[in-house]
Amino acid sequence: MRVLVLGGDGFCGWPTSLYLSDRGHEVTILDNLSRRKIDIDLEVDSLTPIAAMGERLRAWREVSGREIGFVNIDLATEYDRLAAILRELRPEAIVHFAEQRAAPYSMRSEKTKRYTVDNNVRATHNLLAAIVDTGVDAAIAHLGTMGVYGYGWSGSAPIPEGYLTVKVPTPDGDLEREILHPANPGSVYHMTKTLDQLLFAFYAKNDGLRITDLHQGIVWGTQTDQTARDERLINRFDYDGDYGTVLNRFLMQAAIGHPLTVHGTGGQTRAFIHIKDTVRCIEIAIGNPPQAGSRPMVLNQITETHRVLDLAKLISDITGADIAYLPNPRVEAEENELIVRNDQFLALGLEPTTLSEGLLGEVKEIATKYASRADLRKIIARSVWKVGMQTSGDLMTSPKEA
Ligand code: NAD
Ligand code: USQ
Repeated sequence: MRVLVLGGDGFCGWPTSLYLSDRGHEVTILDNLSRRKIDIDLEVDSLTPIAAMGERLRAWREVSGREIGFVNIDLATEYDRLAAILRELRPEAIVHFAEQRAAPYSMRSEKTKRYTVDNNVRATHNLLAAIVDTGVDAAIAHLGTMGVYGYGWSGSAPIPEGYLTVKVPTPDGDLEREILHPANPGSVYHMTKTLDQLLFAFYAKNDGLRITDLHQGIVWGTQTDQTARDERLINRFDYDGDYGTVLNRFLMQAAIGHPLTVHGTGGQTRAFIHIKDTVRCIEIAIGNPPQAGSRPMVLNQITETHRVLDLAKLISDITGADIAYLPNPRVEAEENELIVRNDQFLALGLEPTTLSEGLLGEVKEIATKYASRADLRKIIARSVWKVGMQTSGDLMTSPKEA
């Protein structure tokens, strides 16, 4: 298939682009490299030394003999260029990763709140409008988030795949309806994904667009079989307080002898998926799109759920790392249950990579190998959900003696 990967320079998008190219698809990446620019603003860098886009693409050509195209374009502001690219390339599938994806960054200031909404909602809407405008018949797979459902809203009831059956009382008796699961976002970032859902519902109904919304959990791990083929193909690894996600942060912290930064009691339960499974799920999704005229298909792209404290204890048992209980910079429940249905991916052939298979390798091969690149002052999460909330001071200011 001719596939466009929007956001193909990012943590999920780069390994997906290589995987799809390796599987014989014709891949073109569209990305404005904004994620790299945010790192410069925040004065942080990926723990792994990621190569510039040109070098990444040259390296892939050398190791695979395959070409991946690249267009530097801002999808939120350059509508006409996007439409021209669709007319020229006529993609059969479009994978949409291109959004500002960090909840803490989205809560950092009024500027980052507005940027996150403007960037994410406009990028998604421009894409949908351009597909209609150009008449391109492409299967669209968008990366949404488990966070659209919120946490703890339905207690111990399993979270369904996107839609909830409800009874509407009427004078003539109850009407049964399937509605989008109520949105309950916990950050401005997560809120943008709930807005995306409404855009998808409208464009599927009005224009017959074929859309799959992948409600993905927290992605962990770094490398895939393709990114591991050459050092210049290495994937990014975020560990800082804004962009680092919990499990990868704990792995990196353990590797450098930093205490594991548990927020509050660590009672939050979240859903996880390994990056190797992310890339497989994307291929499954674009290969099994909904019919034109159907509502958006929603798949929960997760393989396991874990309580944050249990993850910290597991990593502490493997590595001997201490656990630090820090003030929580977020407004979130101290504890929540989370049971998630992921039947559709399992039925479509996903074979999950489990935590028990990948954890230790990740600590040794990535976190320890690149430990010297870590900036210890960037580890504590300091973006607060409301002015005045407490955050911890730095727990380590110089590297531990080996
Ligand atoms: P990332 O920030 O590493 O990658 C996003 C990419 O999109 C970056 O390369 C960025 O430059 C690009 N981008 C952003 N706005 C753009 C715009 N206006 N025009 C062009 N390019 C733009 O994020 P990621 O971790 O790879 O996440 C990818 C997607 O998956 C996001 O939509 C995110 O919400 C979703 N997701 C990620 C996770 C996770 O744990 N990383 C979990 C669930 C869902
Ligand atoms: N947490 C800690 N210690 C840390 C970092 C995080 O206890 O050092 C806690 C947080 O307070 C939170 C949980 O771990 O309760 C998850 O935080 P996270 O930063 O790993 O994940 P989140 O903010 O939810 O965002 C990430 C991605 C986002 C994606 C989302 C999927 O950045 O793009 O949408 O995971 S999900 O969480 O399933 O909604």
